[in-house]
Amino acid sequence: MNLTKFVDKLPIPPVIKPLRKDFNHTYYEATMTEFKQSLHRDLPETTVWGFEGGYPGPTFEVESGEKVFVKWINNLPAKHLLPIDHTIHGAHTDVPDVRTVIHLHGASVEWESDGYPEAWFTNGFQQTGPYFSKEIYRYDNYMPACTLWYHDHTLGITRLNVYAGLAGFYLIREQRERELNLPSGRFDIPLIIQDKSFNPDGSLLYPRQQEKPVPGLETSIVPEFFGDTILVNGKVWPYLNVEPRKYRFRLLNASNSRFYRLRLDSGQLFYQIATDSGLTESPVGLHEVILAPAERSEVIVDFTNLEGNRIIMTNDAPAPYPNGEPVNPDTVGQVMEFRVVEPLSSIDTSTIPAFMVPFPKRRVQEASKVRFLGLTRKKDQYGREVMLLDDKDWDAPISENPKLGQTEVWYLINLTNEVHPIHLHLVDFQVIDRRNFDVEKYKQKGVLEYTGPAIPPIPQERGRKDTVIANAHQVTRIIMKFGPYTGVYVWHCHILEHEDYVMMRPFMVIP
Ligand SMILES: [Cu+2]
Repeated sequence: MNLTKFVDKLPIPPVIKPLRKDFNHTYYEATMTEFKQSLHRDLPETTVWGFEGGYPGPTFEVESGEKVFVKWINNLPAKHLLPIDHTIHGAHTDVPDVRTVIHLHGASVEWESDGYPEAWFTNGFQQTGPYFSKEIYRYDNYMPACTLWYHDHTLGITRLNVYAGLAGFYLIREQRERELNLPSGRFDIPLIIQDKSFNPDGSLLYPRQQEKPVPGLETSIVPEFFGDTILVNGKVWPYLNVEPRKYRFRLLNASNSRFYRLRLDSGQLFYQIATDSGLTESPVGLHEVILAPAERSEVIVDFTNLEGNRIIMTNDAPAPYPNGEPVNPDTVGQVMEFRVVEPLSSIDTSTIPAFMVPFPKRRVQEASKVRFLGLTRKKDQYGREVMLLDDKDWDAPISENPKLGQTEVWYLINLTNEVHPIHLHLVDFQVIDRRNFDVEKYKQKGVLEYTGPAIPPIPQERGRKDTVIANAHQVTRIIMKFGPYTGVYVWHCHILEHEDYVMMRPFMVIP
């Protein structure tokens, strides 16, 4: 498929309007349907899934502390758009093919509203999963200003539901953030980056089989998925006309498996102002921004004095990251284009503040519990490689059960050859360090012996996070405080092909 780059304007998802809003609460409904949408000028319309008739879904804009209720409504057809592997946990033939449950990624919410993978529901709530407990989700939005995103989280088919289009932005704003005088309004733009492949008729291409087909299976999950085009806000290789001024971009990697290493081909810096879970203390100038699936980075880009320039945001992250195939610079090596062609509509008085917000640094000494958790693998009955958390299947008894208010340090001990972006629900965490270790010794004797010094997190990661890159053959340490809710949540790899099979585990916060 040879699609011309930068011929479609970047769409900005509309802001969803609440059905009711009063002093105490705000109520939304968001309906999932199947529809056709143009994803590129030269491509026939593509059948996708989305919310409120759009892919990506509309953007929620809420205030920190606002009590928000959302009824996620499934109005999808009974037949799935994409090939389901019925050998995968939770996706056997004893459940309906089209199931959904929506998780608000990065939000701290009561567990009944967290989108537990087995709390799924079908069209009209006719059938529901074993953990389903309510139709209307409650979001207390205790978090400070941050860029969150909502997406499907159904056990065994998350990769397919998200690839079909079930994702969108959820932005939390607050007064303290406004006082910083960051670029705002139409100069504050969310960018959801995804990779997809297409059939000549415009339909979404998602493989039915692994590269070497698995004997005995008509349809098999693939170890990872890499598309051959890059979409931003639902358009393949779009362009954005900008004014010669500062912009705030909320970068989100919502791809199934692909990592991005983003740069501006003008050599300009990104000034990062926020990590996954909110603003950092100080901005940091970055030549490149690395985003694993589900990670966010908010950056300010200054187009001042660049009238007439065309600036391409490029990507040079190999797939799989970091040791896979180099990217093709003519295709997935490009993301989108900024054209500095709009006249300055008003003087740019926004700033890149030297100091933004303080936040508590978690210290290792505060932790009352340390957990050693292996990222492991095995072979299944078909000879397929399966990625696991601590060698345990989804159904094994809950082993991570932090107490409410307890601070813990988790050692993510990656025994596999692959990088896994690990995400915890409910909490934000801080990255302590990474360290090489003797993998064979750990496998054989369970002894953790370091073979190198502790490596501090890179500048881009020095903030509040909810997803962390756990490098192959390294120990990645994170620290977090569990609360303010109790209940059952999940932690998992955010490579969706890994999460579905079966790199996901429940954890329970106990009173
Ligand atoms: Cu993984």
